[in-house]
Amino acid sequence: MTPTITAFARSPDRGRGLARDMRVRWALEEVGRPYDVRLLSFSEMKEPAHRRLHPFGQIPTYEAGDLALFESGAIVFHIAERHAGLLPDDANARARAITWMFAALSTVEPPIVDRSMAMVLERDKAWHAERLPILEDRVRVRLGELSNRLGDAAWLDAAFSAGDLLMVTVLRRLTGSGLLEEYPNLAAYVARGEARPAYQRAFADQWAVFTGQSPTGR
Ligand code: GTB
Repeated sequence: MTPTITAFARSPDRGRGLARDMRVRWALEEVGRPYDVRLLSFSEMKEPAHRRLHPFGQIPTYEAGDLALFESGAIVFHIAERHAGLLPDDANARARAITWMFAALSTVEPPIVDRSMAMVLERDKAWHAERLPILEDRVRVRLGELSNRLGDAAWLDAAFSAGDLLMVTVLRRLTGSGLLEEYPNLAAYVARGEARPAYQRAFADQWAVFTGQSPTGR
């Protein structure tokens, strides 16, 4: 059964692949599963039909048969559990990969999102210039710790996993901030993720939405 995911009809990221449908697209590409995309306007996301799928009126969602999911992490986990390629077979390695999924979303992503939200919603506030360095230093704390753990390894725990997929998408939210470049091994890690053929296909498909071209390969 071909799943259907939802994404922004007009992403505010202007095709940079920073919205959270990108991680679901990438996961589906990594495991070689085709999918359909339903594009939504901001107002459609808040309508009852979409809120039945997503209580918070957001994207992405995932529907396959009588299963409907929301939360990008849960969706990526669902895909990774059901198809080979995103979680190791060894039980301990699998548990560590899942740990990195949680670390990406609950430890590394929050300070990065706080900074992004401040850039989008608080730029005109009198206190913005004072608050921004505080938020950026919180991001630096996590980046420094992650950089130390990664060292010169290619991926967080031996082979590429859903933990890396989520971590790379989380770190990409810093695009244009200059913060990632302060940690060359993290910048190289993100570049390694972006170089994966599955990532490239996912990126091209969301880019096609932005440019109005039809998606590649489907
Ligand atoms: N925890 C949820 C998940 O992981 O799925 C969060 C989902 C979420 O934040 N969705 C956002 C959304 O639907 C899109 S991804 N927002 C509309 C709304 O809440 O009304 C967040 C996002 C938006 C824009 C950019 N950007 O422009 O760079 C990046 C990320």
